[in-house]
Amino acid sequence: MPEEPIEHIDFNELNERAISKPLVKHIYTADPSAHVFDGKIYIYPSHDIESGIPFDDLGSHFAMEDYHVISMEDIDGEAVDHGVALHVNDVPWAEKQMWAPDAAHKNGKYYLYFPARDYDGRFKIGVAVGNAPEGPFVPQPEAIKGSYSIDPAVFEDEDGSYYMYFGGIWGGQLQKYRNNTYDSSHELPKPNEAALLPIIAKLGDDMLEFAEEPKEVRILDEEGNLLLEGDNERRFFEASWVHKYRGKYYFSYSTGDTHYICYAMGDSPYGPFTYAGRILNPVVGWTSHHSICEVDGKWYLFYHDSSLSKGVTHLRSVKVAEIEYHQDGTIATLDPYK
Ligand code: FUB
Repeated sequence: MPEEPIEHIDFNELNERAISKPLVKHIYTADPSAHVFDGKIYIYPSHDIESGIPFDDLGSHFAMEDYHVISMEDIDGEAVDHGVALHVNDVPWAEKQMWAPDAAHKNGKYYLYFPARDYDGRFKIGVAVGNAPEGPFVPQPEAIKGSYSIDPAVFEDEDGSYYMYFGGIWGGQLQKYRNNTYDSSHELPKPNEAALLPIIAKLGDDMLEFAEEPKEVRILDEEGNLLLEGDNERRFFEASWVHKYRGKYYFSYSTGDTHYICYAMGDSPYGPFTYAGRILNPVVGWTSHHSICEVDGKWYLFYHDSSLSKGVTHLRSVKVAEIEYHQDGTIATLDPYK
């Protein structure tokens, strides 16, 4: 992910216009996955650090090493940092780059899902288990069998099934896979070909493994055709998230190089999903990554930007803003700066 030049941005003025403020300022946080567990809001973000690693299109400068869990009693409450919940040094299979995580709760246990690069340089997805939502979490010795790429997001359906969505292109390595198999010669499709798709797998009862072969999640245009690779204002790049509202499944994601958070709607956790619009316009900083969570009957977008670091792409801060649904179930687009 390249660094974009910050041209003459007046950050004081920008922060005046921002629709929300960083939830915490003592550390940099990003990629927030928010859940209500036991009546309290828990946010599972990436913990951004300055590593001194030069910028490149593979995101090597995103060299995160650990996770902190943030909690809030209510949406306007103080955001409390519970400290280190998991460190890369404690994960036997992982070498570096602890990217966007998510968490799930089942039968009194809490599961932290996280991507990291293994010692062969390949992203895989791991799981660590805790007895409390804030951790600490004890990692499984191996990554989840059959997992690859980045940005796990776990959705709990109303019937008690859990599904993991994952995948991200460029630094996230999804373009190196076809039919769940890695081949270093694979590249992105051509602009007039169907775009690469995010991946779904149902989780097993123990929450530690996939219960099935991962499958593609189809994202269609209004005519029922797969979005094309060249349609980079709408096609999937990274940052999957799924939520359910009034019986419909909403698959939301980042378009990466065009910096939108978009969404598509469907009738099954497996899709297909039909493109429905933008949830968030571009933020300051290259990446955009979010989650959507219902708190006390209102719906919120947790997202990040780089305004606190004055535009440093890999030093981001988590924020939250309320979202609104229209009568037909579509979501009003948020502008992060008024
Ligand atoms: O935080 C590292 C990576 O940047 C995430 O995995 C992507 O979604 C992007 O936000």
